[in-house]
Amino acid sequence: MKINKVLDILGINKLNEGAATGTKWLKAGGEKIDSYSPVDGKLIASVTASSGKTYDNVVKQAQAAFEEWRMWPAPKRGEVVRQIGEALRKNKEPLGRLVSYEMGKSLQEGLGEVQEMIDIADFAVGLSRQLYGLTMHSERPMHRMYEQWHPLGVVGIISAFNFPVAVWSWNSFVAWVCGDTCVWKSSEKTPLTAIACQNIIAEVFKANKVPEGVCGLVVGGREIGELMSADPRIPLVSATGSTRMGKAVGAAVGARLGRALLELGGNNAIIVSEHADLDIALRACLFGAVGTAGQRCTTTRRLIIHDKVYDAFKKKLVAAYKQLNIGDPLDEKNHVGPLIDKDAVNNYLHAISELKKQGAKVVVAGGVLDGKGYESGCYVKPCIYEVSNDMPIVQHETFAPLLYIMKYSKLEEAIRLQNDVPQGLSSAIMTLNMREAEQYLSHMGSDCGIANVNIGTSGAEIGGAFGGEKETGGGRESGSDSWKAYMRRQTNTINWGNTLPLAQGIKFTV
Ligand code: UN1
Repeated sequence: MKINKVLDILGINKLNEGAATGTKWLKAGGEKIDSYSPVDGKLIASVTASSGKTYDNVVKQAQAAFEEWRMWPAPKRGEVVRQIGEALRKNKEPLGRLVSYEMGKSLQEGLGEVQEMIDIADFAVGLSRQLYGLTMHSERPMHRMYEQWHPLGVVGIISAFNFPVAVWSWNSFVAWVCGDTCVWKSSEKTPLTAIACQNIIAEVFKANKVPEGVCGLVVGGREIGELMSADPRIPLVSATGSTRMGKAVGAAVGARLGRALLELGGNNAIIVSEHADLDIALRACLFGAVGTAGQRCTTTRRLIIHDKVYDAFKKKLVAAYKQLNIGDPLDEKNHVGPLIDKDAVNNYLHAISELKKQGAKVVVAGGVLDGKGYESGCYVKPCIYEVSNDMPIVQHETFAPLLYIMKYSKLEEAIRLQNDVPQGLSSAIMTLNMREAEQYLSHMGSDCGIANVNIGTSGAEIGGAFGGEKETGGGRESGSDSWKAYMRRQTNTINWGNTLPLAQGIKFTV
């Protein structure tokens, strides 16, 4: 399918308004953003970003819609999300292609991202009939105590370029069945995929007469994110991106005592034990390190390898890196596509020069590719360095295919190295030894939000709660009971007797 056809199907014009309330596009009023593809450097289309004033109107509409939307029974809201899942199934191919072309991930991964949206839609539909609260036994006679979950209001969603559509769906589909309305600030680096999503859901919203404002979109940069974070009309801001961005969002939301759900940087490690199945380990490490050109928050950045298998494993890795095809991600024979833009390439080069300065030893050299097929200037070579964990550059997340390797001899030491970074998103151990695996998963083991055995650090399923500890921000989204973040809990006590006993045995008579 040619890109022009993709744009046509998804309703992308040459110049698009970057602000919507659901089914209606507004005059966005901000600056023009040109979206260039990192695949070939060509201009795909342009978008007018949202001005502060338009942002304000979108939030007002979301507030108004909330009054009505919360009156819809949750399973009815789920039915709308079910139809969105269907619409995504129909549009999987063009949307997956656009994700791949605008962001630069492989077509397989672009389609995989849309699949995550479909999966979370199915999950949210089921959830719409399972927003359960607990009941408790009251300490007073003839009293009933229980808790229920109410919608919060307007949820602000700030998403990143690397998962330009899936992360929005994890948040919004769950928030909708919970009865919230959403305002989405998509990444200014991938505005077209956001516009495409808005067009897809608009059809479903129209057909179901969903109140205008349930899904607002504002394309914009940092200023819009700042407005959203400081906006007391938005009880919850869910933000995905760098730790630096998350600290700013967290501080602004915290200053007004709002809620923030933060899903920030990772510095994910795989421990390769002497008891590992080295073939499985190799594939897991390879996909984790070079998949999405190292631009997942779950990307494998560090390998902590047992000294007994260190040399053999390093050899396998180097051989595998030699086999990697770097090039157009829409071409199936390629494993590694481009970085998102030239700034990302500069960050990659900066990290390489820091590695040299800080004494790291090169195992597989990096570099920027040029020539035919690499005209965008965004293609870089995945590289490997032997490092020590305490080097400042190793402690830092660089969004690029840089893999750091180090040695260990005792499991405790490997776990200590793994945990000894500021971030705490994803982690894994490769071992067939049951004691090692269990120790790793115990409270003495990984300190991350995600800890896997014989699976890499990336590619988490939507059914689990996704997120991490420490500088990763502590938020959880997607599956399990993450929905609770999008609702407010209310504890209710009902006295159905004919006296008024007080709790804690207190007597109060007049
Ligand atoms: C992200 O990079 O922000 O686990 C999300 C994974 C994907 C999600 C990554 N399912 O790699």
